[in-house]
Amino acid sequence: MTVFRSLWSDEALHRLRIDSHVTRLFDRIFGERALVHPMFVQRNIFPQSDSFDFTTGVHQDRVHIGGATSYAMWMPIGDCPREMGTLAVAAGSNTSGILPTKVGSGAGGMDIAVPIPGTWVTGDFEAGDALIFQDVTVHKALPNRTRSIRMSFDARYQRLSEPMADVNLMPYAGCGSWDDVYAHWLSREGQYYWKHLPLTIVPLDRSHYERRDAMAFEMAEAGDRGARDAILRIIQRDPILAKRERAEKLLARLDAG
Ligand SMILES: O=C(O)CCC(=O)C(=O)O
Repeated sequence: MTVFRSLWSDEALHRLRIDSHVTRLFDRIFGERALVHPMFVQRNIFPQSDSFDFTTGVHQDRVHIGGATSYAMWMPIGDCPREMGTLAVAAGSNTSGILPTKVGSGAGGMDIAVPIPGTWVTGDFEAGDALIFQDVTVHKALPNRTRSIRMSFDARYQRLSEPMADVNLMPYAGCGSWDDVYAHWLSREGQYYWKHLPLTIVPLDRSHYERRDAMAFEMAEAGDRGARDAILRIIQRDPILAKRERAEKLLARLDAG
């Protein structure tokens, strides 16, 4: 986290996702002013090995991002050939809506529970290339088979006139407050850019997480280690203390075998 916090707070990275070349592209896609979510993800994917696999599993973003339809812009930081673990999308899957999920090792401790619609596509990326996709598009990363860390970021954009879920207003978990994020910036330009915009904020629809959690608790009580990622996610992110405590006890039991 010590290293990650400074990567996530990087001034140039924050400016890149709100750069006018990027926002004007989204304005054109939406036919109205685009809102850049304050929250974004910076990823450092270590080389895959037999004992360590951090490859992002198959998922849709909608259940995690909430609000109205949003679009992700995924961009590697530097060149990223396929073998370094590019992002792949299931082309056409955006027409199937939100697919049912089950507890698993995918994003947020969830896996998609039905056959994936669409055709997987990816490619080699060069610095500056970006992949833009809608929040119900099924996607995954390819494994990083190089000896370097794959660095990338994914930021989200939506129509300013539509509601945004509250979770997208906060800095990434563990990165402190926005004041902490901005503490070492050289310029104030781009800080708190959303504060003066007419936002409609709604709570995140947590029903997908609630279903996942009920399933994960049941599996963990029965000693099923397949629930471990979902249990970890509850410990790291759930707003309810009693749930986090229950998850911590179950994790200790699972790990003790
Ligand atoms: O970069 C990755 O490994 C995953 C990215 C992703 O899932 C996303 O942009 O929504």
